[in-house]
Amino acid sequence: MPQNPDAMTNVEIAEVFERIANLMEIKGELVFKVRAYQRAAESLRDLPEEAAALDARGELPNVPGIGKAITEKIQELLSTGKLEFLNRLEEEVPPSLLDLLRVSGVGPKKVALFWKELGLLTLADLETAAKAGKIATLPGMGAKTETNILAGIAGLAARGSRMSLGKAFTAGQRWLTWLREFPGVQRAEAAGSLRRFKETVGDLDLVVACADSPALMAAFTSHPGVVRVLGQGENKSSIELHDGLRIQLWSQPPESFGALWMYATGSKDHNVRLRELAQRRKLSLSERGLTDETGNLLRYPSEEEVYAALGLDWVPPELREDRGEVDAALNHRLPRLIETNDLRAELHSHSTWSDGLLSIEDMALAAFQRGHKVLAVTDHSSYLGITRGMKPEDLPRQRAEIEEVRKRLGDRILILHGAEVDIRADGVLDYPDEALAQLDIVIASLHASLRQPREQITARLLNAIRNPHVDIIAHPTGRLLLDRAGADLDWQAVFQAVQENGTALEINAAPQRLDTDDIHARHAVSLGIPITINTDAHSAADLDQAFYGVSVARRAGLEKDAVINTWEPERITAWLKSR
Ligand code: DGT
Ligand code: CA
Ligand code: ZN
Repeated sequence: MPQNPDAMTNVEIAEVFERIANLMEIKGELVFKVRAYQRAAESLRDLPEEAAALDARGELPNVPGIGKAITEKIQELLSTGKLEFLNRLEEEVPPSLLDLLRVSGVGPKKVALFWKELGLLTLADLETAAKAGKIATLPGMGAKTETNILAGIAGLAARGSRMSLGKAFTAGQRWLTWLREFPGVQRAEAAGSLRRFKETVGDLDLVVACADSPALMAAFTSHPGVVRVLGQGENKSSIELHDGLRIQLWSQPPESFGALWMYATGSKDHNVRLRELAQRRKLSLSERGLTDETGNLLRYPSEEEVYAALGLDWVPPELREDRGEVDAALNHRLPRLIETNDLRAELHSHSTWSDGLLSIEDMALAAFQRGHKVLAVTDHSSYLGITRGMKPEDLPRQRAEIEEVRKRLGDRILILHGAEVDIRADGVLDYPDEALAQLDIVIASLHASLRQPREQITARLLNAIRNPHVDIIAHPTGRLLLDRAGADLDWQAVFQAVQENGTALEINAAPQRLDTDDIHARHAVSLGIPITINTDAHSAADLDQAFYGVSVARRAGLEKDAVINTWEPERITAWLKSR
C-alpha cells in the first residue's frame, strides 16, 4: 500500500514521461534519450503494482525500462507531485506546441519546423499559417501538406464526439475478423462500451488472446487505415482511422484472457466495485489477473473464473454499470436476461403500402425466415411530411391483400393488420376511431413538432395513450441519437397513463433510436408496463437489427416474459383482444 494516499498513480507518472518525450523530440534531442522516457512510460502503464509501493521496497530501479535516473524522477514526482526537469524543459519548449501533435499527420519533427522556422505556437497559429500558404514554403512540404493539416484540424473537432452503436458494431465486426485471421491470435472479442451495448460508443475496445503480442501490435499500428498511433505498447495499442474512429487493442496470453476481457469491458464503475471486492480478499485486480499479498499472480482463462474467484456469478456485460448487479451477483440473484432468439414476433413493420421496400408477402416471408411466428404490418398514416402514408380509405384494400397473403402463406406466420398512426401536433390521431377499430393492432407515434414544451408534448402523447384503440406507443421521445434530441416528456405522467390503459411501450431497435432507453424501460417494467421490442423494419435487412433493441432490454435487466414479442401468437392475440 502506498504511504501517501495522494501520491501520483502509475498512469499519471506515465503521462508526465510521455510529455517529456514529446517536448524533447520537438526540441531535437537525441533519439535514445527520447526513447528512454517512452519506454519508462510504457512499463509504468503495464506495472501490476503502484510505483509508490515498489519504491517503498526499493525495487523501482530493477523494473525493466526504469533505471537509476528515471527512479530518481519518479521519487521526486511521488514526494512533491512535480518535476524540476520538466519545468526547465517547458521553459525551453512552449508546452502549447503539444496541442499541434493532436493534428493527424503532424509529428514532433514537423512541429519543430513550424516552431523554429515560422514561430508558430498554437493550433490557431497553425491553421492561420496553413490557410495563408506558409506551410508549403517549408522544406519537404507542399500544398498537399497544407490540405492535410487543415483536414486534420477539422477532424480534431469531430474526434471528441461519440459514434452510434450501429457504426461501432459494424466496425468492430470488421476488425475482429482481421484480428482472428492474424497468426498467433487464439481469440479476439469486443470489450468496452461496445460489448456493453451502450447506446453510443466513444472508442472501440478489442481484446485478444495472443502468443506473439509484439508482432500483432506492430501490424495493428501500421495497418493501412491508420492515420495516427495514439499509443503503442507491448500489450496495448491505440490507433485512429481516417474517419476519426479510435480503436484500443488489448492483448494478453490465453491464460490471462478472462481477466483481460473483464477489465477491458468495464464499465469503469463496475471495475471499481470488483476491485473493492478483491481488496477485501487481500487481492489486487488487473487485466492480467489477481495478485495476492506475496506478489503471486493468479491467471484466469475465462471471465467466469475471475468472477468466481471474487465470489460472484458471471455478470452479463450489459449489466456492468454499477447499478446493483454486483450485489445481485454476490447473492445469486441476477436476472435471466432476454435473448434475441427469444423473439417470436415483429410488431412494427412497413411495406410498399407506405415507405417500406417490400410487399406484404415478402416482408412476411422475411420475418418467417428469421423465426418469427407473428408479423404486424403497420404502415404509416399520411401525416404531414410522409407523402407515401396511407389514407384511412386505403385500409380496406390493404386488408384484402393481407387476407390473400394469409391464404398463400397458410399457418407459417400470423400476419396482423395494423397501422403506425401519427400523433399530430395538436394531439389528434391521424385516423378517426372508426378506422382504428378495423385494425388488429395500432401503434401511435410522434414524428414532428418534437420541440414543443414539456406540458404540451406530454399532453399530446397522453391523448394517444388514452385512446382505447392504441396498443403500442412507438419510440416515445422520437430522438435520433447524436442528431436530434427527443421530446422533453413528463415520464411520470406517461408511465401513469400507460399503466392505467394497459398500453405497451416500444423499445425501437433501430440503433439511431434505441427509444425507450434502458433506464425508462427498467422503470416501466417495475410498474408492470408491457414492453415490445420492434425493428420498425422497412426492409428484410432491418429485421436483423432486433438484437440492438434486445441489448437495451438486457441493459434494463428485462427477462423474457416482460417482452410481448417473446409470447406465443395466441397470447399476443389474446392480449390485443383484451384491450
Ligand atoms: P466509451 O469508450 O467512452 O464509450 O466507454 P468505455 O466504457 O469503453 O470506456 P473506455 O474506452 O474509457 O475504457 C475501456 C475500459 O477500460 C472500460 O470499460 C474499463 C477500463 N477502464 C478504463 N479506465 C479505467 C480506470 O480508470 N479504471 C478501471 N478500473 N478501469 C478502467
Ligand atoms: Ca471504449
Ligand atoms: Zn415505423
